[in-house]
Amino acid sequence: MKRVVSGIKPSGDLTIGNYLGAMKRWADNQHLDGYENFFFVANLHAITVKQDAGLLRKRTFDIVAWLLTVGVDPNKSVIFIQSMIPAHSEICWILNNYVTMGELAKMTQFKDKSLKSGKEGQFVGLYDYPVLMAGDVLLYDADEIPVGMDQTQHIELCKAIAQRFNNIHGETFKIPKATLSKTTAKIMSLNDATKKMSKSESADSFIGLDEDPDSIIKKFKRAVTDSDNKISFSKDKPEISNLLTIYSEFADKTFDEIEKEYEGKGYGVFKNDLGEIVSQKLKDIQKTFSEIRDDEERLKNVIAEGNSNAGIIANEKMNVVKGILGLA
Ligand code: AQP
Repeated sequence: MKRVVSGIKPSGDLTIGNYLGAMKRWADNQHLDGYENFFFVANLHAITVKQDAGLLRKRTFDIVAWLLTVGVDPNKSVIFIQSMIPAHSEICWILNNYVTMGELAKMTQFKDKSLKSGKEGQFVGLYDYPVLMAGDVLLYDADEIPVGMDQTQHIELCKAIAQRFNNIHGETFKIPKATLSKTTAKIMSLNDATKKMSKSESADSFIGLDEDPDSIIKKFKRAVTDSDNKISFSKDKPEISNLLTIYSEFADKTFDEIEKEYEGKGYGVFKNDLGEIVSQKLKDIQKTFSEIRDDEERLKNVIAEGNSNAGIIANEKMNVVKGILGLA
């Protein structure tokens, strides 16, 4: 049996980047034979940036509801909340002693985020985030981590930390591998195709899963494109290629089919249709979401059961690690 582990941060309202790059794939792949799935709300990761407590709690429940909405099935997948399993924080402290400051300083996400207030002005949590993430994975002996491209560097570091620990103390942690979707590993920002779409960036750069049709249509109309007006997927045309990826996913059509359909039509028509397609699909999903979100008792039960199942595995691994280190 192979084990799949992945998480999502409640650091903002979810975007179609989170959906296409992660949640939709989690739901699709949970039916594969021979796999056990663990999906969690990474709320300890969210606090590396200041959060409002009420909003953080709300978004934690929102994510669980979104997971159920997109088809993650609690009978097939364990859904849990990171902060409710103390082993995550504990393992992070231990693994901090198997990683260097030099390795952490190389992490692109830290470099990007620290640009805003300068490295010296950053809190240690942001710097240490990849170690917590390594713990999230290693606690569960995960085989595969389905993530977007932005997270692959962190998984490489996780492998290095696990290897180092194993070399010193003997085989303790399984070495995981990141699995990437061929097409949706990186959905880019609508106003800058060199940056990934992120829930904590400016509102016009992303489409939220809970966004209303008017706003979605407007945002796609305003999305940055080149001046060539030809709808084709190519490395030299990152903006329209990004929109084509989104179109293809939401309409379930290949690039070839879409390119043929829009031959000679130009960006205006294409962007308008894209807005209509995405908003229609999201409208349907949003209806299901609001029904699921309203039933907070059910969400609490899903979380309690998930925490209990995940906690058993995490605590077992924690006991092994503490035993090895003379901590228990
Ligand atoms: N734009 C994206 N394209 C493809 N996949 C993406 N993911 C996030 N953005 C994209 C994937 O979604 C999963 C959960 O991500 P996360 O919320 O835990 O963290 P993140 O990658 O830092 O996402 P954001 O939206 O950019 O959050 P903020 O703005 O708070 O930093 C991961 O598998 C991620 O790869």
